[in-house]
Amino acid sequence: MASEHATLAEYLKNWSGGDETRDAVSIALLALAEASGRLSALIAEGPFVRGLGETVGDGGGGDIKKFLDVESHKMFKDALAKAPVAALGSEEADDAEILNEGAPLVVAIDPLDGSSNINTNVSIGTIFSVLPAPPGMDMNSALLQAGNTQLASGFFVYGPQTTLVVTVREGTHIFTMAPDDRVFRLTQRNLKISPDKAEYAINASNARHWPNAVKAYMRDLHAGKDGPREKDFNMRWVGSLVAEAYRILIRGGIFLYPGDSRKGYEQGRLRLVYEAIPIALLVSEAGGSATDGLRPILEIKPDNLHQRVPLVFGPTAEVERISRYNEAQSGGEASPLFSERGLLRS
Ligand code: FBP
Repeated sequence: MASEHATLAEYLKNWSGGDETRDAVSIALLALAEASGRLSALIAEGPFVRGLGETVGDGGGGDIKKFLDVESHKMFKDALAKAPVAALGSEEADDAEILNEGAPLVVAIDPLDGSSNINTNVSIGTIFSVLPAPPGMDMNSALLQAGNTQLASGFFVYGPQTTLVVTVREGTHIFTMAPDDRVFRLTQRNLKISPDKAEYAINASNARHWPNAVKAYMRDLHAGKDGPREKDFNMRWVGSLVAEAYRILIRGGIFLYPGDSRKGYEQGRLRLVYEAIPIALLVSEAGGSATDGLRPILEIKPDNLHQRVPLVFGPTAEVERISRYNEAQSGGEASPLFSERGLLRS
């Protein structure tokens, strides 16, 4: 019975305990949840809404802007304007947008992640990061704080179920929107990323463009039982970051979107401020790690709202293993050393 599960509002009320900052975060999260409910209903209309996945412009940097990208941005912006949020930094707007001057929070958001999947009936989502807006700090600087200052982060998935994966820095939890009353209810507490799942997610069509360290790491995974890892690995690539992150939080595995030699992809494809940073907090609260291949994502101080970053996340031991491949990268061809049985076995 859905009603046996605590609602998001109940969970947040209990967590906040009347603390002023926590109350502000709770109001912002409930505003995001409200907008996500409306967006989920719009997505479910699918083919009955003309042009949901229609291209309406060029988002810059090779990204295509779809009708749903624009609509979702409006929905979240309108909802957050009624919350104690001073400014919004969105994938769908060039600059930070001022909402309520003097309010204690700022929010960074990818309103519609996985836009290439809109027309394919595959899970898409919304990713967000909630940061403090210290008095006197300008809004751009507030949005460009390092990820370890986040007060909360999360993502919604519009898939077979509409779900919210969220952290207020007390574990990573899943709330599922109950179909009868469309209220988010706590369905899984304290996710812990499994260390053992032999599964990876990477867009393998870019293999020829990868740096040598990534080529070497992947070659060792592909060698399976006969290679240095001595086990076979399975592969999944949905093409929606929210779907890969959800799967990894639920059953483990490793995610990589490295930088590569294609023009514009030197720092990978994903955005630091509103994709990598919120995912990194969720993953670390679930006992895993997220890096750019070497540096912890949560320690990187962003330079601009839309900058890209290579992203690796999953169980800590596997993420660290990838860092060792990167550290050992010699700059020549993928080193045969990497394939020596046991060399990099932890
Ligand atoms: P959007 O925010 O424009 O949808 O781009 C992000 C994304 O769709 C991620 O969700 C996904 O991991 C990645 O791009 C897929 O990239 P590619 O198409 O290069 O595999």
